[in-house]
Amino acid sequence: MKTMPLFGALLGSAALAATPALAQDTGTEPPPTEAPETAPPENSRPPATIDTDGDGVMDAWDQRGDGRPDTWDTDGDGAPDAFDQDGDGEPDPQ
Ligand SMILES: [Ca+2]
Ligand SMILES: [Ca+2]
Ligand SMILES: [Ca+2]
Repeated sequence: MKTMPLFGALLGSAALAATPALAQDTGTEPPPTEAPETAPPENSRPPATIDTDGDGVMDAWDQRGDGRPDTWDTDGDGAPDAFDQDGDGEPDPQ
């Protein structure tokens, strides 16, 4: 139920965005108001699955599948930036 209104809103905004572009076919093209989704799926990591600091935000991955986190997002941007490559369960010093 919740996805349908959102989908409709997306379609509506897309139509609104497309209309001025068609009308100003010969004029100056307005800059896009919304950045498209630029992250290619093959380069994006799945969302973190482990909350290591208990703040309710997932911030680590268990890539080895041993039940312990081995990859961390320490700055909260969603991209991994710390790794445990020596297997001691702690992020390795850079
Ligand atoms: Ca957390
Ligand atoms: Ca990060
Ligand atoms: Ca380590």
